[in-house]
Amino acid sequence: MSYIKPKFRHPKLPSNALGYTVADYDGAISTLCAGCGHDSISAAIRNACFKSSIPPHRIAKVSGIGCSSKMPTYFLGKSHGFNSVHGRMPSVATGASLANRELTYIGVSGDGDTASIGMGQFIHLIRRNVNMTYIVANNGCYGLTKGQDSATADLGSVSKGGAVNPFEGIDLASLALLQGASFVARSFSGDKEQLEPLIRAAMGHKGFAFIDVVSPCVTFNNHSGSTKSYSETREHLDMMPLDFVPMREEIRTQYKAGTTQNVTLHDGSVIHLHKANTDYQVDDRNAAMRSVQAANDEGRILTGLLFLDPNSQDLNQSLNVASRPLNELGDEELCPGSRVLNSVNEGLR
Ligand SMILES: Cc1ncc(C[n+]2csc(CCOP(=O)(O)OP(=O)(O)O)c2C)c(N)n1
Ligand code: SF4
Repeated sequence: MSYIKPKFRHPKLPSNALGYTVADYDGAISTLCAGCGHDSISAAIRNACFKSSIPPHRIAKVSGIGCSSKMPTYFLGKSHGFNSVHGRMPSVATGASLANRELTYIGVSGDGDTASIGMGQFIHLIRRNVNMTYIVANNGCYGLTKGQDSATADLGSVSKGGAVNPFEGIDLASLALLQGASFVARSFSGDKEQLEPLIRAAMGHKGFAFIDVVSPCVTFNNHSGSTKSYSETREHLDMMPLDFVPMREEIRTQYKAGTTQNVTLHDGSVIHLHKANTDYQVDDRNAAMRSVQAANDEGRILTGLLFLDPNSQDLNQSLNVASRPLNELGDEELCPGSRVLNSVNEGLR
């Protein structure tokens, strides 16, 4: 029964503002291959939710199909969860978020799940600005079905069997920027110092927050010739470090002028961006697209918070959806009778 986690935890584990320890945010023991990047992302999500003191029962995890989409089993075992059909997580997330806008939604997907079968759904999730954090664990292959190239595999990348990929890879961060996503970031599963604050910032953002995470598949795409292996990714990372300061904490950190940009999120939390390039403005979509493209052209992987729209309006706001979750409304509110129906119909004539 190795898949059952031991219940014992050190009695002095630190607790968060709610009195929970990190163990309260654990899931089941992972059955993914040892060393898979996806497990590091699961740990980063767990730590981010613990540090941001989000009650586990106020979180809903949604996913599609793939090794990546299995990840929600391995974190937040006390949260709501829905493991959907391949590529169809966006419709489930959209419906859930409209029915209950009070939960924190975390979507986990793969590059196959998002960039091939789920592409049509993904693009509409961005267009509608659904209030959720959407993480793609990007390994450039279909891990669960034994390592075929995915649509994000880079041109010229060599598969484990020696075949050279003849197609241009889809850059999901560029696509999200182009389609108008209100929060776009990129990171690496092996960089928890960057990934955790990014996930915390994404959860504090009102609207669709996209994080493309390079997450090596140790079994099928970690050899020389692969552009998504641990060694290749580490060699080509171009990082924009950042800190996340939650709303209730005093901002103590100080950085030299010209090297830091502070961004305040909707919930009052602040992100400090330490910029290597002082021209980079995180709220300038065109600049973000140029920077990502320039890095791609030079074979670098630009990571960090690439773009954020501080005035983002999420789907619930655009549609003026009821502020209370539907399951909390009583019969009278759900069926207000023919007089109200008539007045609605009159208003539409
Ligand atoms: C409708 C449908 N088509 C195909 C499959 C087979 N399938 C399962 S997972 C998968 C791709 C997984 O790749 P990715 O989303 O990148 O996740 P990874 O396993 O690499 O984490 C495919 C094609 C399926 N389960 N359902
Ligand atoms: S096959 Fe690849 S993606 Fe799937 S669990 Fe193993 S290492 Fe991870």
